[in-house]
Amino acid sequence: MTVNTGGRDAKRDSGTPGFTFGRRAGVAAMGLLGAVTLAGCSTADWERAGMPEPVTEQAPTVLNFWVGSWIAAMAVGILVWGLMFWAFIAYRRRKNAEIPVQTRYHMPIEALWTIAPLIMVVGIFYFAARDEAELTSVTNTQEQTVNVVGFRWSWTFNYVNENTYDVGQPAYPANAAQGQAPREPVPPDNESAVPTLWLPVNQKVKFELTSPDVIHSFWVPNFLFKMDVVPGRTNVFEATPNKVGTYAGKCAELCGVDHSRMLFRVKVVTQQEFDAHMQDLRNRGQGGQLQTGRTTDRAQAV
Ligand SMILES: [Cu+2]
Repeated sequence: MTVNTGGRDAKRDSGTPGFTFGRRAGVAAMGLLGAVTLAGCSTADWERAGMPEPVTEQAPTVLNFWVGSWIAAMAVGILVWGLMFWAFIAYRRRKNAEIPVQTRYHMPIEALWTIAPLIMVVGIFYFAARDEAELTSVTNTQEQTVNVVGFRWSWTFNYVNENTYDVGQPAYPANAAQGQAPREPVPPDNESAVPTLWLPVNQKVKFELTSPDVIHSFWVPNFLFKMDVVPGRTNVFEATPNKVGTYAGKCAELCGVDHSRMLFRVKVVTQQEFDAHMQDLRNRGQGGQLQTGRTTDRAQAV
C-alpha cells in the first residue's frame, strides 16, 4: 500500500512505501516530460545542443563555445543537485529530531562559495573574450568583399570585386504586413520572393555592413553569427562559407513595423555558378554599386 493515511509519524515510521511512491511518480513524470521534449530533436541537434548546422569555417568556434558552456553548466548542475539531494536525505527530519547544530561563519565554506562562482565567471569571460576576438578580427585577406546594406525593409548586396549589385524587396505583400490580408510565408523555392546573396564556396568573404536609416542586424543562423548594421558606421566581419547550399537569413534587430519582412537567403555555390550569376546581374543592368540601397524601383514598387 503506497498511500498512507496514518499521520505524519506513522508514514515516516512505515519507512519506504511513501518514499517509493513519490520517487516512482517523479521518475514517471520526468520520463514523460523527457519523451515529449525530445521527440522533435535528432541526434545531430543533440550534439549541437540545438544550434543550426554550421556552414562557415568560423562557425565551429561558436559551436564549441556553446556546447562547452552547456557541458560545464551541466557538470556544475549535477554537482549542486547531488549535494542538495544528499543534504535533503542525510539531514531530513527524523522522529523526535531536535533542531540540528546551527553553523555560522564557517570560513572554508564561505571561501568556497565566493571563490568557486568567481572562477566560473572568469572562465566563461575568458573563453567568450578569446572567441569574440577571433571571430571579429579582420585580416583583410578576403577573396570577395560584399557590402550588405540593410534598409527598411529589405537588403542590398553590393558585390564590390565584381562591381555588381542586387537589391531585394520586403517579403510578403505590403497589405499583408498591415493586416489586410493573410500573411503567407515566402515559399522557399520562390527565387524572386526574397533577395538572395550569392557566395562562392571556400572563399573568404569580407562583409561590410551599412544602413541608410535605422539599426538592423545581419543574421544568417547557419553562420552561427550575426552583426548589427548601424547607420553612420561600417561594421565588418569575415567568414568563409564552406558548405554548398541555400540558407535562410533575416534581420535580427527589431527595426520597425515591417521588421519581419526583412528576409533574405544566402546561396553558397561553386565558382562557376557564382560567375554565371554575376554575369546574369550585369546582363540585367545591375552592374556597378547601389549607393543607398533604398531608393530603387524594385524596392519602391512594393
Ligand atoms: Cu531590420
